[in-house]
Amino acid sequence: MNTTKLVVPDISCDHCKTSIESATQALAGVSSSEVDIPSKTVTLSFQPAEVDLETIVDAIEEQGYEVAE
Ligand SMILES: [Cu+2]
Repeated sequence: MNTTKLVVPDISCDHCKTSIESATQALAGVSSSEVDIPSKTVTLSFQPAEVDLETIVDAIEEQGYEVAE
């Protein structure tokens, strides 16, 4: 299991939180995803054998958010 934290500067409200959490949790291999609005971060746990970080980043970007790093 890998755990990583992504910075998404455009996170501003509960709507952002819901869209990003739903889009990432819908991916096979992602076991948890939590957005923290004040720090504009997404903390993810995933199985690297099932999903890679690039796929996760793409899912966030498809929701209209840019991932900073
Ligand atoms: Cu928002």
